[in-house]
Amino acid sequence: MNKQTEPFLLDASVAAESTPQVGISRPHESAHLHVAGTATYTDDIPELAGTLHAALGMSAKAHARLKSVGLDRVRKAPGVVAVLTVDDIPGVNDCGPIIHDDPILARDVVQFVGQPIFVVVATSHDAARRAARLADIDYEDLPPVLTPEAAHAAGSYVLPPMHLTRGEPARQLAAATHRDSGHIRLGGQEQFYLEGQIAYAAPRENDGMHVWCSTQHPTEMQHAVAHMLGWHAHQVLVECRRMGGGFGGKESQSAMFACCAALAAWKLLCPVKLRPDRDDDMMITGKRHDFTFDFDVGHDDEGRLEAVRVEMVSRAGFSADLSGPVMTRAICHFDNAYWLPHVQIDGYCGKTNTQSNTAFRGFGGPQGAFAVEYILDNVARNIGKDSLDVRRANFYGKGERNVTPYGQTVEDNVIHELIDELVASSAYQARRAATRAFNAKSPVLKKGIAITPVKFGISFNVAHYNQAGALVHVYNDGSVLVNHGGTEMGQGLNTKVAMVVAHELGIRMERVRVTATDTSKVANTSATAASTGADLNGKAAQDAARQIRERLADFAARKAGVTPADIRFNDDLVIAGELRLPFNELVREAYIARVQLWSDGFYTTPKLYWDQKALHGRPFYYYAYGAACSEVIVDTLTGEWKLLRADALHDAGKSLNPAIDIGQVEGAFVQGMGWLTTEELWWNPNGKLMTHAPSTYKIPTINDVPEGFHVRLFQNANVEDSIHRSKAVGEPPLLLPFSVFFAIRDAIAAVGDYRVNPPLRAPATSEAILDAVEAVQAAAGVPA
Ligand code: MTE
Ligand code: LUZ
Ligand code: MOS
Repeated sequence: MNKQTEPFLLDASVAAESTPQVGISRPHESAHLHVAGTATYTDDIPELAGTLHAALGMSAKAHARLKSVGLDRVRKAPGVVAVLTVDDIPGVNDCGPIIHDDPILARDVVQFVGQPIFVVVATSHDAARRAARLADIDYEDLPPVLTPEAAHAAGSYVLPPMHLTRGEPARQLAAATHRDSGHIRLGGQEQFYLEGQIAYAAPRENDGMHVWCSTQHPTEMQHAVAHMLGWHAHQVLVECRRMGGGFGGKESQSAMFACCAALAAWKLLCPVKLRPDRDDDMMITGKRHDFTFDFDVGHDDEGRLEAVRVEMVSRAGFSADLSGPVMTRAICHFDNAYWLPHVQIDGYCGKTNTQSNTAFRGFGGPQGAFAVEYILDNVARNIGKDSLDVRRANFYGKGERNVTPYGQTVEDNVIHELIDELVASSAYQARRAATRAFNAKSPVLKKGIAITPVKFGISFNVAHYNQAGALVHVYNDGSVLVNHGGTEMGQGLNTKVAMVVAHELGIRMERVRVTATDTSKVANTSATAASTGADLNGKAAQDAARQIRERLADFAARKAGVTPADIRFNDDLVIAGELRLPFNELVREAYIARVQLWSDGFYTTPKLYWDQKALHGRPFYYYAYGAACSEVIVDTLTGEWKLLRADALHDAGKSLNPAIDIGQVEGAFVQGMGWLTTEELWWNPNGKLMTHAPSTYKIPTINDVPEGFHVRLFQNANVEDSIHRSKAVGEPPLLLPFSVFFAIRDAIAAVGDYRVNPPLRAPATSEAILDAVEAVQAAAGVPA
């Protein structure tokens, strides 16, 4: 019980200045639970009596007709209660997020190795998994398409090609001072969330379904389950307290799991949990799109790009999923931080008989920007210049040379000052000279260094997704409960939203609790994606909290005989002229006086318009910037390498929570480094993904983090009216480790005395590094 029960304490000694609740480093709202192992993930929810467990029976073929699916042995296996196929689905057999080409369970034809064909429901997780392997399936092979190159050659796409042209690229290429062209290979990436996909469905009275699901998009899960059952949305409730990571992999692809669990729960009228093991998860779910690029570039003596043409082909997999908006973002990030006067970009989403690729941190942005960085890296070596100088020569200007190929004017450009600050703090010039000196004396070990910039557009590139809602409840004891449409995946969204609410109400963060995302609370939510979680939900929660504060201010003003504008809320006190009242006291009095103490809030991002056909408009509210400097050492005999030091400077605007934002930058850096170096997806000639476990798929570990890892936030308030002038930080820093890749390439180039562009593919595995070293030796006439 709070002892301060006297109304309107007269204590003018309390400091009048305000105590901000945002812009300060605070631990993640669940950090104490994470470390104690008491944070509840979907699989930790105490199971309801009678819970059954599901497992998926998967295709062994990349492309085949299902002649017969023999399930007798599955049905007879110990513990099996039911086996369900597509024929059991009462509604629509589709869980595609945009285009409806995504079967929940295969009918007649299978389109990739791992595609779910049936659901086994058993009394235990183990029994279900064992039984799922016992099917006798007769396939009639169909010809598979296994690479994006093959899909492109066959003109086989999941969506119509996209084209963006500005100026006269063909003419300017022909007239260019220098030319270069080439082919770039860039691999995909498994999300490798620590908590795998999972859904737990329980039937509710009167044809209802409650689904707990590890998902970034509860509303879409609600709709997918409703369509699958032939129900209305209001019959389905989807709830997610937190995910153990999503990274884009649970934006759309949690749907198949939610649908299969709900199908079984509906059919058997009992709770059913579906939790694939890691191998099955990796075999079934889509990943970051791998891309190939063919480019043709013209540039002047300083390396300024005069014209560039690029053809991008992505591996969409067997269905569209989010491949369209991913390609759009790739096209809209081919410029990265550079002004491209004459440009032509053609994007093709190759249809392949592999997993349907999906969102992954950056959402095509990293792929598009990687291509232009590769091109500039080539150009610099072609003219014998420091690649940093070439990059600088091409940066967007301020007030001029500042319109993107898609027509948005870059109004918040800070890349010049950000790079200057990083060049100084990382001692780039001196260290670059030192790598050259080292390499001159070191025949086998070669050092390399690189600086790369980031400019990343913030907003969903589908305009209507840029909306959010929130509910704020102030209970009559002065404690506060917040619910919003975003989901928590470890990124600290709930912490930021709670801070925003605490700030708005002038109370301490300890008073505020955030609850599970729940489709029955805030309706029609967007995915927590495109890094917009805090921007959108923070604003919506602020809107709700502000309405409550205004009502409380009116009430306090009447009581104190002042105007509402004179009321201040600060540090758990309400201040009205000379009067000081604890927040909870004011709340109690307001409750007695019948003031509404809860509110909804809503937000839509202003200024956006986008013509998807013409690829023109203002798809982004603002840009986030960053840059990193990485130094590596490469063993040119074994292909082993080590990141010696990395310096990153990142623009999170006026950071809501610097500790969390620095964590996001560090995590994104290491994750992006894994993508570009050690993480290699490999399908065998029959189209089976062989890298479906950590034994063969190498994500980075703490050992890969350099000893000198200097991550700082660039001081820079958002020019747009974002939540407290902060900037989204989830995805943009994933592009920072481009500097690691180009440092490796710089080290390899030393083998040929910097005269040859190493044909280094990404990921730069040891194998890829050795291939590039050999190619450089051959081209430069250096003995191996
Ligand atoms: N950080 C953690 N710890 N776990 C995650 O799954 N996902 C990333 C990023 N940071 C992710 C993460 C991705 S892909 C996105 S889009 C953003 O967080 C989403 O959250 P936000 O919009 O609230 O930043
Ligand atoms: N666009 C985008 C999207 O820019 N980022 C996303 O995560 C996304 N997701 C779905 C559809 N469009
Ligand atoms: Mo993030 S790829 O937008 O979920």
